[in-house]
Amino acid sequence: MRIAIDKQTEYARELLKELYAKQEPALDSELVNGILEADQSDETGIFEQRQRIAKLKKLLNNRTDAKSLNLSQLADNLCRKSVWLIGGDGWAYDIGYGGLDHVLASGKDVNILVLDTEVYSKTGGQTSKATPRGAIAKFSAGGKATAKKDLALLAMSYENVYVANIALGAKDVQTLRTFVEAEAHHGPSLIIAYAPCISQGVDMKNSLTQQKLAVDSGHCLLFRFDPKRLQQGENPMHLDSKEPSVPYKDYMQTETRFSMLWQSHPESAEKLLQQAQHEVTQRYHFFKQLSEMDWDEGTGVAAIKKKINEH
Ligand SMILES: Cc1ncc(C[n+]2csc(CCOP(=O)(O)OP(=O)(O)O)c2C)c(N)n1
Repeated sequence: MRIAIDKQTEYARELLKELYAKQEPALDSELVNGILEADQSDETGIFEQRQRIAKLKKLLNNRTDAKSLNLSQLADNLCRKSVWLIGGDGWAYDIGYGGLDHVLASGKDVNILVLDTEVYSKTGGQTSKATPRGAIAKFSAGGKATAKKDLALLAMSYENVYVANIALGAKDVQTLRTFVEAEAHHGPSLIIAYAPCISQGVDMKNSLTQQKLAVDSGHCLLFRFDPKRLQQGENPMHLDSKEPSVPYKDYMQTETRFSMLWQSHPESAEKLLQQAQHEVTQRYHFFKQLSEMDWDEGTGVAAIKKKINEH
């Protein structure tokens, strides 16, 4: 879809330039240049572009030549269009990961929203690679013995991908900012949205407060990695989470997917808890360090990279 839209935009721009050069119909330079050079990185820019396109379509209205007719049909593609992929963690982390990675590597302007329920929900709650350590799910009856895959870190390794983790119930402003930044980014964007579901053994009427608890315990980490900051010589990582303030066990006890393990396998429950607590603490500090790294061109990471490239 992205490639098709880009091709249509390219063709519409060509037609516009050709018609302008021939002066058929009479197109004024302000309108044509306004369309071709429009800054469409925000809502205001897009609104203004829509108005210019409406004006263009009106001018093309009574034309019967092939190029004008073609442009009239394609003119809406002169306005920036966003493409969204939306799916679950089973798709993004697991069975669809090869395709997702391909889109991230393409560098194309595609936004990806992962609704991370930490299990394959639709098919009944099977373990996915997003399932956290210690959670009971189908195929993990004794509690998942391995840690959750870090999809965000994998995506961040491309450096031109906008990557964020959000939890609406914990910080709605951060959620809003993330969508605005992802839309504005002219490249792939990956938003991982923490999304409690019935398979987690939570009362869905408490979904929003449960998200907050997940963030306060460190289970879910909120951050935004924006390549735009990288281009400006700034640290791309912005950590939106505070240091975990709730013991991980307190969070685990509120969700049946974890708490059941204390009844069925109490010893492994304690062991998995210790490991999980260690992991969330370590992950928070790792991301905090990333967010505090020196990106100064002369002294920081950028300088080190430059030196490596020179050798
Ligand atoms: C390649 C492939 N394998 C299996 C399925 C069957 N299937 C349909 S929905 C689903 C569960 C998807 O889980 P997830 O991506 O986590 O989304 P959620 O149900 O949690 O929203 C599966 C396995 C499929 N659609 N495609």
